[in-house]
Amino acid sequence: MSYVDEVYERVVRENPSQPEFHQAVREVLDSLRAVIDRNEEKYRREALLERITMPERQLLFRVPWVDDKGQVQVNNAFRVQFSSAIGPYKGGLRLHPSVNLGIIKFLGFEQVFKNSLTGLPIGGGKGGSDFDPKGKSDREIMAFCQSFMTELHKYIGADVDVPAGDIGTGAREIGYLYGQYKRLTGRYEGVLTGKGLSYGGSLARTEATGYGLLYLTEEMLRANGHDIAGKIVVVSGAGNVAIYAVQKAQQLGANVVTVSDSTGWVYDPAGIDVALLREVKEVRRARLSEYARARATAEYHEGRGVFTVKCDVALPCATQNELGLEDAKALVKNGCIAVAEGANMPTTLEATDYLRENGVLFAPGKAANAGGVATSALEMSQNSMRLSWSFEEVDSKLKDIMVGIFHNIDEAAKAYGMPGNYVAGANIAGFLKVAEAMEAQGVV
Ligand code: NDP
Ligand code: 2IT
Repeated sequence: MSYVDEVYERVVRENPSQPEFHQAVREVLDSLRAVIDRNEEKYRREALLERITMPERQLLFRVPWVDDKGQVQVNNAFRVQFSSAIGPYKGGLRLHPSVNLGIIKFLGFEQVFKNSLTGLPIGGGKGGSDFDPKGKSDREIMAFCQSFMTELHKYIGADVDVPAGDIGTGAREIGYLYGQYKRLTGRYEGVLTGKGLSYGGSLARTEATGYGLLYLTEEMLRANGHDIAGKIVVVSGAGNVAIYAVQKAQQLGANVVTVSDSTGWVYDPAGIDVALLREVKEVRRARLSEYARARATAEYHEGRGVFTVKCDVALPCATQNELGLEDAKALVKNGCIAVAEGANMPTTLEATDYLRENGVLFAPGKAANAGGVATSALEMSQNSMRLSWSFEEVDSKLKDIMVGIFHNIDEAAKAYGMPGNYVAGANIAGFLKVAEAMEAQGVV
């Protein structure tokens, strides 16, 4: 059996009931065959793939908190410190009832390669809890965040592990987490990113993932003879990534006609009204049905359906495995030319293969959504320097990073005989840097 297959089997055996983690590992290891085969003996002797697929440390803890009725609630919480080969652990915190160890491990594993692709000195980690922020009062959110940080603060630090936002964790949650970290440690340091602008946050971090997604998509289209201007774009999700993807796509001249949330989706052929979307989602924290109620051109549909709408470009920006084989078939049938992942692993392996086999340009999340964490790393730099850069300065660095990532993955794909395969290119380019750092640092 090949070394790659051996390691994949071991991962499945040793991590039962973690299908998302298996899926993320399978995708990366399949891409690495071309690299590993050239040096199989060396990598096997170093147990490099066993080490890269096994987190350095996994923290599991309980979070007790008191709800508004005086009832004590208890949630499961996680921080997986996956790899510190190229820098302190870095990655978001997800708060969603679906969170479990397998999901945090898949996200942490993806983060290692994504962070490597940014070219900045950040290792990979991820955390979160099965706490559901929906419908909770601000006081309940604060109680949860303070209790969560009371345990987590022992294991993180500006040069150790730097968490940030993800699904369910936005500016409000980061603020409560930061306040509690400061209170417990007495340290005013860049231990979290995505902070508010009044206490060390970076301009453009809020917009960074969505904007970065569009910078990379624009470059991928250009390299393949297309222009983003004038394209019809479908976006799924209506959160942080989706909102600023819609905004940047419009600024680049595209027409974005859909957004979705966990209950339904909106079709708005006149183009999504970003100001209204922000009001509904960021301010009122309401359902998308309220968007449709306030806008004559919009239709609201229950359930899923974004990928059945005719489009040129699809940007899945909600959650993992939201774009399956049937969606991929509908996209191809409707003439879609490009898919770029704003979310982490939103496309199933079958759907990814189908899209690529049918000539659809495909930008994987670990490249396409790296703008968020890249800007987090810029926030860390600013915190270390006790400086803050202008919006334009951060945005222009973000754009350079995303354009650079596209060319890096494009060239890696070509160098290993798979031109146009950006999945392979991203996995290979991300891996090579981490592997080199691990080899240089010996058996740790
Ligand atoms: P938000 O919580 O801001 O938004 C998530 C959106 O997706 C919401 O509209 C939500 O619906 C919808 N959604 C979430 N989970 C589900 C689900 N299980 N089923 C259906 N819809 C769902 O999160 P973000 O925008 O920050 O994150 C979106 C994706 O992007 C995630 O995969 C995340 O890991 C990834 N990502 C985020 C980065 C960031 O900087 N924030 C960086 C890189 C990747 P509802 O409104 O009903 O809750
Ligand atoms: O998936 C991701 O890259 C994020 N949620 C952002 C992580 C970060 O540290 O900014």
